[in-house]
Amino acid sequence: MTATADYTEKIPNNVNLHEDRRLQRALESWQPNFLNWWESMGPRLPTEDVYLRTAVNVGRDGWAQFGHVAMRDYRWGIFLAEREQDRFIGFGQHKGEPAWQKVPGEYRADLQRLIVVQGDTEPASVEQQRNLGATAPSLYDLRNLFQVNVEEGRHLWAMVYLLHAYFGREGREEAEELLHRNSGSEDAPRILGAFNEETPDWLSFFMFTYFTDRDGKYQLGTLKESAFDPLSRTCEFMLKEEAHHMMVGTTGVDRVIERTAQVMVEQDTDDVGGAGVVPLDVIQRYLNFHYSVSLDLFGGETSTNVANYYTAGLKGRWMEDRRKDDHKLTDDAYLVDSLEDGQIAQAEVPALVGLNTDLRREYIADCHGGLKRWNKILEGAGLGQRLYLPHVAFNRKVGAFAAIEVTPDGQLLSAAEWEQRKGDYLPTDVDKAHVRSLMHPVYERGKIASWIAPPRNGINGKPFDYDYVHLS
Ligand code: BYC
Repeated sequence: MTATADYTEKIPNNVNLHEDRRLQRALESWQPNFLNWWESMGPRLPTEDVYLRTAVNVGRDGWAQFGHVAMRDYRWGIFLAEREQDRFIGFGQHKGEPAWQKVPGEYRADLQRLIVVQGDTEPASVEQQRNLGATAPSLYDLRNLFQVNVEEGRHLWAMVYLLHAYFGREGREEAEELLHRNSGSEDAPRILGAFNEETPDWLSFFMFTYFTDRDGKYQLGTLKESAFDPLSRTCEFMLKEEAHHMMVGTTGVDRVIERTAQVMVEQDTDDVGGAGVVPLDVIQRYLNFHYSVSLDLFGGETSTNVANYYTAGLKGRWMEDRRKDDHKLTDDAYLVDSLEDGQIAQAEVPALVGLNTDLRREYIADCHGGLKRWNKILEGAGLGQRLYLPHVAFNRKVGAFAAIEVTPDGQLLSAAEWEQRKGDYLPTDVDKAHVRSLMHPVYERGKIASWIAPPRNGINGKPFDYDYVHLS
């Protein structure tokens, strides 16, 4: 493996692709299909070039270069983090054995499934975000949107490389399917629920990049622990790129709240919808929606799938090596959220089947960090209002709470009460129409839409008024 990619190659890579002609040919024949998909399902706004980061290296000092590139010429490369010599499996029944460089036959189906589910989310998000360029609040934001999009495209490449390189004909067929399913499609939808929802406006985009990309961080973090070394190294490198996506979400929501708070203070009222910003209660309802659909992405509270993945060594826990236990968990128990006689409760289950809950709790703790910073903005503006995370059972479609409805603070509701009150908790058509009414593009350098504050910093040391995007 070489650390630096050769950009004269058709498919830039650090996996010595030229040494495996068959694999190279297979990927080169997938490439035009990917480009067709990008042209037809990727960003819709025509651009001349965009100031983008391109991964060039996986080494410790500097892994990316920045420059204006035409998006159709973006080099979607294949990058695996550097191989750790003598890596050993850190958990499950194979703990202590050498990590696998090939797929063991008995785990082939499960590994393929995990890679396909992960791979499916990447193009899905590009599809969900394809119309947002038409209403970007600034060139800075437009550039960030496209950066996220091209990197999600690269993450698709990352999973397709694994499918092609390690899963034979079935893997190649799955790679084709990844381009055929589409977000929101009736006939061939994306696999996981959140990836069939719309991202019709920029508040949704920021909430998505905060809450849903953060699920990505945690799922990639568990796959990084995998005994299957190529998957582990792929995910490790993807996590580097993921950090920027979450920065876009975190600071995006910051800036919406900052601007709303400013107008609330200026006008001394909560009722700021008419003043061209997003009222705080609408922000809360958007947050409730994106948080709850993202909680669903962790699967059921108990799951035999996750127990099998862990025992086999396919998918570990978040920060596996920092856990102080035997990393096998066969004798351990775990308290999970559950529904007992129609009431929200806790149940003790074998730890292995509770691992989706374990990961979801890590994620929830992380999300509290977002709430803390957003409430600080409100506090700093001298406002008494606060945002909150809804209850773990709120608006769930997957897992123990799929059959019930609760308020954001966890009070059970009958189906009729839910119907009556859900507009208090989730974005209504009126909320969505209001948010959409604010979405006018601002493409002038250094200018910004009225509903959002400018960022504190630009990209790669450039100022906010830099020419991040040249439209065509
Ligand atoms: N929607 O046994 P269970 C990202 C299915 S995001 C629809 O509890 P398990 C990104 C489930 O497949 C990270 N179906 O589930 C972010 C199962 O089906 P079968 C994506 C769902 O297997 C932003 C059944 O329900 N990566 O990277 O323990 C932009 C029973 O479920 C859903 C991964 O998710 C759902 N939400 O856990 C771009 C990692 N949830 O077997 C990118 C790979 C569950 O009965 N995937 N089901 O047919 C996994 O680790 C696991 O498959 C899951 C589910 C955590 C998703």
